[in-house]
Amino acid sequence: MKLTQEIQRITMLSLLFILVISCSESKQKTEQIAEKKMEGVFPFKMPTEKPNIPLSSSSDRMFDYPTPRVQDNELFSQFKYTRLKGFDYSNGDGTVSRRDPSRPIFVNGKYYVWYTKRHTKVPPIGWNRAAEATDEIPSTDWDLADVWYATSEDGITWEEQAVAISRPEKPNSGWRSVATPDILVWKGKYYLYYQAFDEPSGLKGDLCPVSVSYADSPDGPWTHGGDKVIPFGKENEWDHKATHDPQPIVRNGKIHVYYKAAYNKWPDNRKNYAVGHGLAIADDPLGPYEKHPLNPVMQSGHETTYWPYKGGIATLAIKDGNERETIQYAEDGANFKIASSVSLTPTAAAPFVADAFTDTKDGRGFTWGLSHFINAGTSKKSYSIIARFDCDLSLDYDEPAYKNTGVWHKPEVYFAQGVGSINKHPEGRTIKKQ
Ligand code: AAL
Repeated sequence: MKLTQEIQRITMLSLLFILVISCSESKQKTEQIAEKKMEGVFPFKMPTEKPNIPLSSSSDRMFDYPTPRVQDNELFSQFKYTRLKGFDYSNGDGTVSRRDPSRPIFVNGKYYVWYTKRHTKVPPIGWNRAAEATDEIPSTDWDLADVWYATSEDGITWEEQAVAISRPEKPNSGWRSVATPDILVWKGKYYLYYQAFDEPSGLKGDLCPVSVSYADSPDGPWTHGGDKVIPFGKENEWDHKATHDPQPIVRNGKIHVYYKAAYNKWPDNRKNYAVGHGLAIADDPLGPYEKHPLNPVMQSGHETTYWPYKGGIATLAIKDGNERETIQYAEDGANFKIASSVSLTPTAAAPFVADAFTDTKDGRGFTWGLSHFINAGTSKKSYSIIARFDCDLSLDYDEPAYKNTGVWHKPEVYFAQGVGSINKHPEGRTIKKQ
């Protein structure tokens, strides 16, 4: 009896042993097959999909972009610039400045644009001397400004029309300056959003809320529609001191306004300056606006340049942030991912986006827009000019010249960025504090 039991036990154990061995063998085989699959070298012909081979981080990442080859990427473009005709700048003496254009719109055979216009007796003295600013001496280039508008048939030659929004009487919001406008077309009416300053910019930072005015025609007259339409954040929140560059888009039947705020101690300590962009949404152009719970939805880019693209929203981020000089895309308009990096980018870019207000589900992009150059003058006679840029960020055009990746500047352009007064010798460099 005992012997039979012992034989049974040994048989069971042997069976178990065989089972374990065969299992581990088959696991090894599967691993070997998988390893075999992961062998291979990156091919000569550009793959359209991520190849199933071991990939470096860079090779892996290239398949996260709209296309692995940048020249095929609809969200990549070069930018070409044209000087505008028709604007007078008082021989560049710094007393006339035009900057921060709105996105142009096309109405009754004409393009319309709104912009910050400063026409002061003297050029600006600078944000760091804001305490010395008077009713006639501007601190910054956008201090003591009004919102003007111009029209054009071709987007190159412009005819300045008149003031659209002038500074209201003190103490109304914007009495010191109204600047940086952008336009919304909604249910047959026109809405201008703009920054309204109650003190010279630079005094307590670039402190200003957003106001709105509306009209039945792009030629006005404009009716004041409200102040502080994009609410400041609460004390110590990132946007508790400024709401800049409001840019409205119609999306999902609502008005989506992207805006910017400079944060992180600025202006108390300007070198810690950072920017964030928020999204505020409303059913009515005059508000109330509700902020997106994930604000800031963007942490790079000195101004707001957003447009409907396919089913989502694309943006151009320039100058500020780790992701400066990139174009990004968010299917939901809030969670942006880098789609390309770009060079010689337009500053304060305001593209002509024909479907910005049509509530499109298939945004087509754009081929041109307006931007500004803030250093048209000298440091003592500082002023800005508006310019035109052209590009191919449109799904409806295919201009190979805009997909070149090389931008060749003459050596003078680089030498103009010389070390100058920073340091002339390596030993003159500032040593990092440990
Ligand atoms: C611009 C914009 C806003 C700022 C200032 C004037 O580039 O970001 O408009 O307030 O600079």
